Amino acid sequence: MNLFDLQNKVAVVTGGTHGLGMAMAEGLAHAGAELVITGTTPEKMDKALDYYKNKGYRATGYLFDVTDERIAADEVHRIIDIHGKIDILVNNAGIIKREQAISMSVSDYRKVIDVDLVGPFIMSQLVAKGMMQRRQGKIINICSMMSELGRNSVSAYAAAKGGLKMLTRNLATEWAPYNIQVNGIGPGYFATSQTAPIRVDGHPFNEFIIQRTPAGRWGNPEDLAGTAVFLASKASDFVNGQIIYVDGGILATIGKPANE
Ligand code: GCO
Repeated sequence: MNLFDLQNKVAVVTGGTHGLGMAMAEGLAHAGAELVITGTTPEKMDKALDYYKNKGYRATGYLFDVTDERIAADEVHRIIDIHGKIDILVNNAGIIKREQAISMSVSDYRKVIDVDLVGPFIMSQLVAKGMMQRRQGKIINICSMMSELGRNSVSAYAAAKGGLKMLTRNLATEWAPYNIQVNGIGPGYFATSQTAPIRVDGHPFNEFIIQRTPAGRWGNPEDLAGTAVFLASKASDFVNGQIIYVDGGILATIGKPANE
């Protein structure tokens, strides 16, 4: 029996049009899942669907804002009508605003919380209803180093990702009796468009991360695929409320002096 086989599974990946979401979606598809990708940008969606289809993966796209509970409800119902069910939900869609807390606008703060923390709640609640009826489901929330650590200039994002860690634990508590496993993945620092501004050669943060990460490098999006498949498959049927950090060792260490 292949514990990691996702044949006949339908996987929804929010924000699966690029970056980490696309890498995790590709891993799920490679294990046999049918992909349902959500996004908000038509051009990115078209490009992503072409990519998935060129790889031979079954992928369908739905353009909607996961923070709008009415639209999200309509779209999730449409997805279930068309695809029959949702077995796996990856709450990946997220934004970040890097600004000192003292000067960040409340509307900017609220927008980050809305997308990164309220959106996953909305989608989880909508998808869990069907999972409860079928007595099985997998929900994977994409957390962050900021679920555990603070960092200068990302207060809204850290508050959201810290909250997402605890939402993961709470939904795991409430939904485990229905054989729904709710877990999280906490990526370390990965080479994506989201980190591009702080990853440019010579940027102090770029050098800092390489020094602070025992593996000595930024993560590659494909480094996340295996953990996503694990948490989406039978192999994790007794794993509940865990955040698996894929971080090259950052959270394992206090770090070392630059010249060591
Ligand atoms: C930042 C980065 C981080 C990473 C990731 C770390 O500005 O610190 O963008 O937020 O993207 O979330 O786990």
